[in-house]
Amino acid sequence: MKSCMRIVDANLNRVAEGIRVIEDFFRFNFDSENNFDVKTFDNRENHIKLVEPPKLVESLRELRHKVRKSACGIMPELLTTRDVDGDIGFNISQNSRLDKREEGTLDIITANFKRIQEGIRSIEESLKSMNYYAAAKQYESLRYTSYNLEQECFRFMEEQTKKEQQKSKFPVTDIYCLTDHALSCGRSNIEVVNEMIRSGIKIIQYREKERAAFEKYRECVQIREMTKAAGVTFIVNDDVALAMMVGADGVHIGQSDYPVEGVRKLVGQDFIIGLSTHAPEEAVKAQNAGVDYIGVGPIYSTKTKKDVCSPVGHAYLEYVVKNISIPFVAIGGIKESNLHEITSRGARCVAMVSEITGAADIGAKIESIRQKINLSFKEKI
Ligand code: 3NM
Repeated sequence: MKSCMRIVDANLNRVAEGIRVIEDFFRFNFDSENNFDVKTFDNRENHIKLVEPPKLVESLRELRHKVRKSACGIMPELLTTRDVDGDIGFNISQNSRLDKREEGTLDIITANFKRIQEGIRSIEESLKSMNYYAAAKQYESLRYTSYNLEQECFRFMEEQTKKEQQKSKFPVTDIYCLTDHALSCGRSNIEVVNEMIRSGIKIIQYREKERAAFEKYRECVQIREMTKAAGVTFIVNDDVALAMMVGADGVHIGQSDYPVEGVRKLVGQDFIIGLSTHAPEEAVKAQNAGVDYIGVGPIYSTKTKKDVCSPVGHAYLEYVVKNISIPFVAIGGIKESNLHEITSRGARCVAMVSEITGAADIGAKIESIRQKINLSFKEKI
């Protein structure tokens, strides 16, 4: 009896604390209408009505109170049998790292819902064994409430993530293509871009170092028309004025170009600004300056970019995967043959110049690279 009372007591605390963690998450992350758009949640394609954060917080709070209240009849016994110093679980928990969270918010919410459900189940069984059958049934019903709440919280989080992705100007995509006439086996930039678009590429950067301004302008006007018709994001390398003149979606600049703050003043908030970075400090600075994505490289040695630093290797890529939240593209010396080393480290988007522009069959090359990237994502899952 005493041990069962201790189980109930410990689990009441565990469950209430677990609920409080989730409650606080929703309360403090979505505390104003600026953080979630109530109107958009009513029109979902699959017609599941989402429960909004204030309602979730209210339901979680109600659940927490019921968990406490349903045991008020035996509260005196629970408190007399409590023996925190005699709990061997405390030392085991202090010495274990199994509760270390790796994945962030979703992981915390999942772990706490599981804690709530397991805790309630334990309370139910102990109450039954002490013949508090009616109370056990009340807890069973609270456990079912927690399953529903778990689903509602996750639906909300899922929708929120989707909304955030849509807000990002950078497309969610696997391959970032760039032009380079000198590395295109005699084909024109227009021919190469045409092939890229036909192969379903979603973002293309015009990068041409050796051409006169007027020549570049003419090509960019044409590429803008082609990319617009296909819904492809068009970025111009280095030249902010050219990017704006041709109505591109964005500009990609380097560390020695005009500062991001200055470029932003010219181009406005809706224009994409990409920035090449080669070290952790540059990535952090770029993120704080409000760039829309960064280039991360050169991962391997490359002859395509003349003035670039020595290869940064995998360490910098790993740093960005772990610490940077804006979109990024891995770049520099990436080939179909070493692609796996990049995607297996968590890069979602890979930029390649010579491997694609120099391929005999650009369409087949893109298809083959895409298959390898997809395979690598499946491995990670
Ligand atoms: N930027 P390839 S490396 C354009 O590290 C560019 O910032 C780099 O060409 C950077 O795929 C690079 O042929 C060239 O190696 C990438």
